[in-house]
Amino acid sequence: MENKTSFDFKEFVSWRREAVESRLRHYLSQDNPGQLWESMRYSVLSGGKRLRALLCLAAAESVNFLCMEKALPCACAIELVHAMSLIHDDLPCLDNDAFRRGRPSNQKVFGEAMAVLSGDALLAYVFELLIKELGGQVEASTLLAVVEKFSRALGPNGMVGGQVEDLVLTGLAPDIKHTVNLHMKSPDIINAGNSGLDSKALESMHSKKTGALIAFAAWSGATVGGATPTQANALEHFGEVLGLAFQITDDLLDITGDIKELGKTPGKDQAAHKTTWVSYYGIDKSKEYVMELQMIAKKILVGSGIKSDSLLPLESLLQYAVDRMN
Ligand code: GRG
Repeated sequence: MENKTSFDFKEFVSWRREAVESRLRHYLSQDNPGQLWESMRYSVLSGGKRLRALLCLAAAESVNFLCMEKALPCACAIELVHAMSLIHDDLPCLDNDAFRRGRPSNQKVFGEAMAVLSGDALLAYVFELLIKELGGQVEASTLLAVVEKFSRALGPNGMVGGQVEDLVLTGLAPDIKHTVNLHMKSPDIINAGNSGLDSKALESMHSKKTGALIAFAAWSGATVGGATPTQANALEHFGEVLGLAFQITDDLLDITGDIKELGKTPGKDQAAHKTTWVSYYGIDKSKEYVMELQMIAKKILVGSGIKSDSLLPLESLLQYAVDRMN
C-alpha cells in the first residue's frame, strides 16, 4: 500500500485512545458512588492498549473518515466487555491471576464476589449504553444488527464458548464433557482431550475466545461507518485473522515476555499446563504462522474494495498487534 510516510500511526493512536479514555470515564463517572462502580472503574480505567476500540474506530474511519464520534459508543462498549472478560478471567475458578495491567487484579482488590458482580454489571451496562448512545445515531435496523452480532460474539458461539473449549482442551474441565456435548457443536474438541488435539481445535477455541470480539470490533466499526455489507464482511474477516495472530502473539509473550512489560504474570500458561498454540507447535512455527496470518490479513484488506489510503490505520494496527511487547 503506497503513501505510508504520510500516515502517522502514533498520532492516530494517541488521539483516539484519548477519545476512548475520556468517553469511558464519562460512562463510568464518579457521580456513581459505591463499591460496585468503584470496582467497575478500577478495571475499565486501568489502561490497556485499547486495541479493540482502535480497530473499531479505524474500521469506521476507513469507510467514512469523519465518523469517529459516531463509532465511539461502539468502540467503548467493546472495551467495557473486554474489561469484564479480564475481571472474570482472573477469578480463582479460571486463571486465578493476581496481576492485570500492572496492578493487582480486580478480585485481589475487591474480593471474589465483587469481581463476579462487577463483571456481570459491566456486561448488562454495555447493552444499556449501546442502545442509548448508538440508538440516536444509526437506523434501528443497524442498531439491531450490531446488538445481535455483539451478543453472538460473547455467548456460547463466541467468547464464553471459547473459554469453555479452552477449559476442555486443557483438561481442566473433565467433568463437563457431557454438558458441553449437549450444548456445543465442536465434537473434535470434545473428543480430543490433550492427546487428540489438532490445529482445528486450537483455531476453534481461539477464534471464539479472542477472535470473535476482535472480528466484531472491525465489523461493527465498518457497519456504523456506513460500509456496504461486502466491505463490512471483508473487515470482519480481516478481524478474524488479526484476532488469531494476536492470540498466538499473546501465547508467545507468555513465554518470552517479562512481568514489568506485560503487566501480568508471564509463564502462567506453562505452569497451568495450558494448551496454547506455542505449547502445541513450538515458538518458531508459531512465529512463522503469525507472519503467514499477517500476509493473509493484508490480502483481505486489499480485496475489501476500500481505498488503499484509508486502509493504512488498519494495516498499522495489524502490525502493532503482532509486534507488541505487552
Ligand atoms: C463475555 C460473558 C462473558 C464472559 C467472559 C472469562 C471469559 C468469559 C472469557 C475469557 C476471555 C479472555 C480473557 C481471553 C483472552 C484475550 C486476551 C488475549 C486478552 C488480553 O488482551 P489485551 O492484550 O489486553 O488486548 P489489554 O490489557 O491491553 O486490554
